[in-house]
Amino acid sequence: AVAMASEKEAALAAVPSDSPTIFDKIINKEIPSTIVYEDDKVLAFRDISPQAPTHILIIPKVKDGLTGLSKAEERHCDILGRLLYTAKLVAKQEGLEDGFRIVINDGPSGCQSVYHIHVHLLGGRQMNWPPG
Ligand code: IU
Repeated sequence: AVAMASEKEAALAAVPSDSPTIFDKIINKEIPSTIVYEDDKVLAFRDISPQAPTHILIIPKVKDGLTGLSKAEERHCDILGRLLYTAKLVAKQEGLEDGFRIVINDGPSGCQSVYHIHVHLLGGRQMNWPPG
């Protein structure tokens, strides 16, 4: 992989597609990650480039065409709900009693760099609004 100066550059360089991504390798344990939650449907692991003391990605094990939220169809409603519910469970597990931030980046303008839908869970510091 080419070293990227920023997540924005990575996002603008990413080609949206339904092909397997690095997240499949994380799911299959072909590359290491720090997994904080796993069940038969979802995986949660620490972001390799954390933007907050807690920065976790929650992903479906089976992408089923859900490269990003903009590709959602009605059949994805269960997994979309499962991703958010898992974010809540992990937030509690991480001790984020005072609050947290959920982010789903979509497409180049949304700064998405990996085309396997993922929910960012950020916490452990005061978040700001508006986001960057
Ligand atoms: P984005 O919403 O597509 O921009 O988020 C992708 C995230 O995946 C980003 O925060 C990266 O730091 C993170 N990530 C990772 O945790 N491990 C990896 O091997 C790769 C990206 I590539």
